[in-house]
Amino acid sequence: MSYVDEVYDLVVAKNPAQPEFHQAVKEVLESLRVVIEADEDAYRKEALLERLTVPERIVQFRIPWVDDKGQVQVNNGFRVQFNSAIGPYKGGLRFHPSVNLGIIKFLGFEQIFKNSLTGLPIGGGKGGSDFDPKGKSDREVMAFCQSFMTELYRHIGADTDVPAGDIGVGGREIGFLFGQYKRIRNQYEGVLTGKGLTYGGSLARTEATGYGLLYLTEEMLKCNGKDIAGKTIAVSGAGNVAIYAIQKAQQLGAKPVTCSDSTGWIYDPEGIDVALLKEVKEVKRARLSEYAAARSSAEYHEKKAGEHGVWTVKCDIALPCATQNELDLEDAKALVGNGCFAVAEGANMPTTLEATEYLQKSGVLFCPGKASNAGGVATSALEMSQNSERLSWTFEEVDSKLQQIMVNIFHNLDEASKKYGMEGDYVAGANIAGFLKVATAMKAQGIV
Ligand code: NDP
Ligand code: 2IT
Repeated sequence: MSYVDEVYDLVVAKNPAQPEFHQAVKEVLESLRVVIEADEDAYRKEALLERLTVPERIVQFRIPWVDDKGQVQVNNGFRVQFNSAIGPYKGGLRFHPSVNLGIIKFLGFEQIFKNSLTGLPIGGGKGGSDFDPKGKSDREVMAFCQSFMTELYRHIGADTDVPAGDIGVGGREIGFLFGQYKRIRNQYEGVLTGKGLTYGGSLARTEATGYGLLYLTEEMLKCNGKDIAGKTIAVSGAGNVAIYAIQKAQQLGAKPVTCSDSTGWIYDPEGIDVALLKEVKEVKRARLSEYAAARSSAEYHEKKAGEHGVWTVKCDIALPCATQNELDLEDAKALVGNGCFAVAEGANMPTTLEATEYLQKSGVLFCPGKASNAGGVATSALEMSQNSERLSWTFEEVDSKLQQIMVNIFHNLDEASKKYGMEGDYVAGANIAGFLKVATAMKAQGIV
């Protein structure tokens, strides 16, 4: 049996009931097959793939907190410190009821390659909790964040592990987490990114993932003889990534016509009103039905099991920006049937393996999240740099660095796909380019 297949079987056997982790590993290992099989004995002898797929450290802990009724609640907390070959662990925290160890491991594994692709010195990690911030008061969110950090603080640090936001963790949560870290450690350091602008945050970090997604998409289209201006875009999600993807798409002359949340979706043929979307989701933290209530051109559709939501809308480009496995084979067929020619992932692993394969075989330009959503973590690394030099850069400075990073990422994966005989397969290109840097660093550092 080939080394790649052996390691995949081992991952499945040793990590039962973690289907998302298996899926992320399968996608990467399939891409690496051509690289590994060219030098299989050396990789096998060093157990490089086993070391790559086993986290360096997993911290799992209890988070007790008191709700507004005086009732004690208990949640599960996780931090997976996956790989520190090229820098301190770096990656977000997700607060969502669906969080379990397998979800955090898939996200941490993806983060290794994503962070490598940014070209910046950051290793891979991810954390989170099954806590649901929805419907909680600010005091409850603070109580939870303080309890979460009361355990996490001993495992992180500006040169060790630097968490940030992800689903359910935005500016409010980062503020509470930072305050508690500083209080316990008596140390003012860049231990988290996505911080507020008054206490060490970077301009453009809020916008970075969505903006970066569009910078990369624009470059991918340009290199394939297409222009983003005038194109109709279907976006899913209505959170941090989706909102700023929609905003930048409009700035580039495209027309995003959809967005979605966990309860339903919007079709707005006149184009999404970003100011209204921000008011509904960022300020009121309300459902998207409120967007439709305030805008006559918009249709609201309640989410229904078995229906395909935003992917049934006719579009040129699709940007899934909500969550994992939200775009399946049926959705991919609907997109292709409607003439969609490009898909770039804003979320982490939003497209199933079957859907990815179908899109690629149908000639759709497909960019995987570990490349196209890397602008968020890249700008987090720029926030770390600013914290280290105790300076703040202007919005334009950060934004232009972000743009350059996204263009470089696209060219790196494009070149890797060509070098290994898979031109146009950006999934393979991203996985190979991300892997080679990490593998070289791991080999140089010996058996650790
Ligand atoms: P947010 O919490 O800001 O927004 C998430 C959005 O997706 C919300 O609209 C939410 O709906 C919806 N959503 C979440 N889970 C589900 C679900 N299970 N089913 C249906 N809808 C769902 O998160 P982000 O925008 O930060 O993250 C979105 C994606 O982008 C995630 O995959 C994340 O890992 C990825 N990502 C984020 C980065 C960042 O910098 N924030 C960087 C790179 C990737 P509702 O409004 O109802 O909660
Ligand atoms: O998935 C991701 O890259 C993020 N949630 C951002 C991580 C970060 O450290 O900014």
